[in-house]
Amino acid sequence: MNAMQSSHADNRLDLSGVWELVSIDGKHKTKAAIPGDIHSSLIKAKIIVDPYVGRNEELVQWVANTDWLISREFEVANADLSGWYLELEYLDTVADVLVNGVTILSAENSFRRYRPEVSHALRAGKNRIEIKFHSNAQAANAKQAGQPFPVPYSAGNCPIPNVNMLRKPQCHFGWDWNIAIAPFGLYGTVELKRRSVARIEHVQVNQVHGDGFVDVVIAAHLDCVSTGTVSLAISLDAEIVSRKIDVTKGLVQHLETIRIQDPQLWWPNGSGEQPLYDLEVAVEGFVVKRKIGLRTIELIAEPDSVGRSFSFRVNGQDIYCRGSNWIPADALPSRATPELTEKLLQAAVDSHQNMIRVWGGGFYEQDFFYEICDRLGLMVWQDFMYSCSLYPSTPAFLNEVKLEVDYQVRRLQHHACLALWCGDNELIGALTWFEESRKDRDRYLVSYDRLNRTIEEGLLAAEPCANWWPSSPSPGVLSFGDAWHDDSSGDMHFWSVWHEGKNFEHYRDVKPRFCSEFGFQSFPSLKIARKFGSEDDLNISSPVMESHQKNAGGNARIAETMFRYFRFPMDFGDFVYLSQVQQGLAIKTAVEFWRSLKPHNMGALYWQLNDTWPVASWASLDHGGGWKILHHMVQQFFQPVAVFAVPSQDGEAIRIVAVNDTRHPVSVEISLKSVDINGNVRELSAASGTVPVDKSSELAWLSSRDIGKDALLFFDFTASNGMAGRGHYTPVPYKKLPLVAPKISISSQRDESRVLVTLKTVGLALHVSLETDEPGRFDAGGFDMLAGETRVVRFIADATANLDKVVSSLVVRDLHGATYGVNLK
Ligand code: BMA
Repeated sequence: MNAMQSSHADNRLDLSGVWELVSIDGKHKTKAAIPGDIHSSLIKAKIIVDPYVGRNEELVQWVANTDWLISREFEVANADLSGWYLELEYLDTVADVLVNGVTILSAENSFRRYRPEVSHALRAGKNRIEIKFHSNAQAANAKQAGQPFPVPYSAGNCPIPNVNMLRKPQCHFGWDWNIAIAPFGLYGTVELKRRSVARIEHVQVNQVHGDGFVDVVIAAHLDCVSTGTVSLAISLDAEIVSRKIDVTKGLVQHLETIRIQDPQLWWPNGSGEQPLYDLEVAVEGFVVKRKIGLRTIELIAEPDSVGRSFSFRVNGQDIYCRGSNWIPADALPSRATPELTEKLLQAAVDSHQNMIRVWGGGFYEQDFFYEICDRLGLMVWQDFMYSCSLYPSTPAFLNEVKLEVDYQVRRLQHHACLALWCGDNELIGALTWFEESRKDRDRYLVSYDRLNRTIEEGLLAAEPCANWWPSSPSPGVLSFGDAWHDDSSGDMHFWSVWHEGKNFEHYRDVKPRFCSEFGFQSFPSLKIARKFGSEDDLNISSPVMESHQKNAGGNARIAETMFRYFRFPMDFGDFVYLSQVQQGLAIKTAVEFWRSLKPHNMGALYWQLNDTWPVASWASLDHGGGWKILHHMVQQFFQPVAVFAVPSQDGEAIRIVAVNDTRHPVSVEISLKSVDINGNVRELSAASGTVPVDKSSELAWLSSRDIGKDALLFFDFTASNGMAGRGHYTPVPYKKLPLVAPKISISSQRDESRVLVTLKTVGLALHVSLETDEPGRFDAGGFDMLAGETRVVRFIADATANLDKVVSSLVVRDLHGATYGVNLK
């Protein structure tokens, strides 16, 4: 669309498209694609280099310290210019909006929707709109200087200071996995709209579940400029209701209840289907469309003999939450498309997840995110966007908080996926991280409570029956204890293995009620590293690789952990592979133990699902959505029916535990064998049993001595609902096993649309993984093959993949190959 064109109905004018972009100092002039971020437009115009490549991050810092202006022209044909307002969403962040030189808005909260009146500034014919973006980095510094007392931010995460002063994604100024370039721009709607009497502010939906029916209570919130009568039409499923309603100036709420008989209930992924009912509300030419899933979701956080439970009950059934933490889909908002978002969320579903935590340092995501979650059955734990810092509690700041909370809650509350609203990420812990708050905890705790209470009151005013949790982690309401180490109550963030360098076995020393964060880092896959580094950069301590690691000491932690469990890998490709195996084993250790504690533990959300750019991190998906080895392992250990080998603390005994998160009991059959390094198999025993839905079942027990010397315990299981799997347990670290080369042979077949790779192994092959330079993923990774086995693995190609190159660039790795010097031979 060029600057003069825009879609134009009588009462709306879409202003998205190509805008002019200039730096206020006059040095740069180009075009901007709106909605979008300014960095992306500057990259396209070759004014800056792609910050994700090499160490380019350093070269683009000036962009965030410069003021910028975007503008465009548009035509308004109407002679009658009354009733127009501008609608803006995701305006990031400190910005003035002018129409024909008249300031119609000064904004400073990217999490609000703005609807300033513009009629007074409009002319019939040609008009010009300008948005002046003030440097957010500089605005943040000025705001900090204006605080009544210092309000520290998380300097370890954010190289650009004072992001806590701004209502914008906190990870934009850098994070321990994010590039620090402070993107800005306008990422949502930019549209002129016109009303005569009323417009729709919000459509809220509540559900009353009865015996054989659900009453859907629809609240249409109208904003009216005058007294009058408006026609309103609501349709839900097959039901249509039309009304004439009298309104007065100001906010008017109209309630309508529509009963659905024999409701088809919405269930989380793995527990049932996700039927959605179409709802449409139309008022005076404005139409709001929603898809409604019928369900109840309760947060159960009750005192018990241990402390306080933490779990979710959906449609009356307790649901174990298998999931991960979500960060923005890309560091540059223009690249965080609906397609990418769907790909990442689909990967969560494909690995049997049923909950996503939208972490408090990013965005309240766009509508399409929650629509996808509704469709896919991913429950959403929604943080309010406050993370890892202290925050102001001045009246001006709290007023922004209030407006933001009210808008976001009313925008999102109707989604079936929305399970929980949580006050913030790690703000209680942050009270102990700064000298200022350690010296004067009273001041900063009270200040925190003012913020937290504003959020809670705002939430409950907008959605009285919301599930509210004050902070993550938190032992419970008005508890300010250490939920990083106390596992008795509420939700826990368990970071002792990564951040404190404890062994993986330490995951079995805690019994969280619900673990909402725990993670272990790995390197991005080789094909991703090759995109941002030259062959010379592919070394873990090269400056480029170090600049793509944002957690101080992260690479050293990865390498040092390898010394504990493995023989050291031989080259960079093997190092990347082993870092991913190691990451998978860490998270698997935690999840298997915690799931085995069901119902004491009712959830495990690992940190983190995705990456915002190519970087060494805790993500199970590579930047762009490829699967790391951890993600393949997630697909195994998050199966709704799964079997785990759980060793006792002294390692002497091994319990074989089955869990069942479906809604029906299943019977499970397990065969246990000892497999030695030469591939010899010795059958140990078989076990079977019925696994109920409400608690884990111990189906067998054995002594670690039964496994034998230089051997591993292997088990295969099948369940009556068709689920099946294999696992192994090694009583000694892998480095102590004198592994033997498995001699894997590979052949591949391809046709028009797919590549099948057949692997045959002579000996025992552990953690087998396939790699290719082409975009896409294999349908299995990190799996084991017993001596003599054959396995066919399929490549699931992205649209841009060249299938010939999938075959020519194919590499197969396994634990022996990566750690026994085959590359030196
Ligand atoms: C957590 C998160 C993030 C962080 C991660 C890894 O506690 O809340 O702040 O990125 O740890 O350090």
